[in-house]
Amino acid sequence: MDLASTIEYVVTDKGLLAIADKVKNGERISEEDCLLLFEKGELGFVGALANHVQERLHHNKVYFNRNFHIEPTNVCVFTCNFCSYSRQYKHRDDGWELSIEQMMDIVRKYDGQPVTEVHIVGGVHPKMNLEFFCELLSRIRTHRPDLHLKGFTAVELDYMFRKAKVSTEEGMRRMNEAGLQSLPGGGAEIFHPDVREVICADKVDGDGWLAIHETAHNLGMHSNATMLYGHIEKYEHRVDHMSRLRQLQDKTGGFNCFIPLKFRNKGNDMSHIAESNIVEDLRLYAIARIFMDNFRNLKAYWPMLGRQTAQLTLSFGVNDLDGTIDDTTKIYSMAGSEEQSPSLTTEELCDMIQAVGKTAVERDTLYNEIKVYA
Ligand code: V47
Ligand code: SF4
Repeated sequence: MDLASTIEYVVTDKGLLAIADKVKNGERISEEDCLLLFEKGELGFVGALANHVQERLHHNKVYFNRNFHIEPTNVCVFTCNFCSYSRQYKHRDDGWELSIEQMMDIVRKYDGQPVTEVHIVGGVHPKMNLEFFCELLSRIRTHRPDLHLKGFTAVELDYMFRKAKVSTEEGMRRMNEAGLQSLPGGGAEIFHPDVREVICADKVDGDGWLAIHETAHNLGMHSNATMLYGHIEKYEHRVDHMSRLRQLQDKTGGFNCFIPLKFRNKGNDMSHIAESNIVEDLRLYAIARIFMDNFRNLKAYWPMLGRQTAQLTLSFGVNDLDGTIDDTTKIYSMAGSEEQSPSLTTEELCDMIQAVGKTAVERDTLYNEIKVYA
């Protein structure tokens, strides 16, 4: 039985069948369609459609990247309610603040190792400014010119540029000249003000986040986009968030991938909110794959999702697994992820991918293939 007949056999809702037709014909689905998928699309249905899209785009390839993280500080001027990681400046003795030399020690630890990317992200420290980070970037670039420098969420950049009293264009140009090549996708959370004002009222708003990424894209840089899901947001807010990203991607084409981030509830001011269940997680990944038609890549970040759920997402639209080797990032372990010390060898990661019948492919930041693991 082909995809169309299987779907007609199990699904009778006319709206859902019309969406299945669009997906089969490679047509874009609307915001209303996306909402209907959230409201009525059962896991098997959205999974079959998402897998169809994934195979059309990537055959059976699943990518991973060898990177390492630097977290300069967890001291932060902002007070996002979902954050388990940050410490206020007045409590900075409980947190960490790395000097440029300490961060260079981390970089030097990877000398001679086949990593292709460094991911720099942390809290928004009132004293770590534009000049400080430009110096860090140029030091890393001089030491290791082959590393792709990906760093700083739009939240960090927005604060840094405002503090330095420079425009977004000027600030981004300076970071780019110092060596910054891509932006990670953090800080996006949920753009809609009804949610943003409750969960992270004091940091850059949705328009500001999008404007920073648009500026980076206009300078020829690439970036990722995230969505923090599974807390107080409604399906409408997810659709609005993904639609705004899809519109910017239509305009610039600068996003490399979309990364849904599952809200974890330990040790933060939203601990009373239950975490989403695995069916909701998989449905979300599948619906994102179907709706975000101009994002080539859908990424799961396994240190936060857990290895088994991350492995399952590979059959629900995901074609990229992040958090590969020696990933010691603290943001999720502090928020309750079961992966307290997340680290996987390349062999373990390939096994995870191959166990679901897919081919593991090492990529660089821009998704150029480095090695196919047959
Ligand atoms: O913006 C914070 C999220 C993000 C919690 O671009 C939480 O390649 C769940 O964006 N539960 C930062 N999530 C991490 C991030 C990221 C990670 C991996 C790869 C990339 C990439 C980007 O972490 C924050 C926020 O959305 N976060 N607290 C929490 N309790
Ligand atoms: Fe600061 Fe980021 Fe935590 Fe918000 S999520 S409090 S911006 S470290």
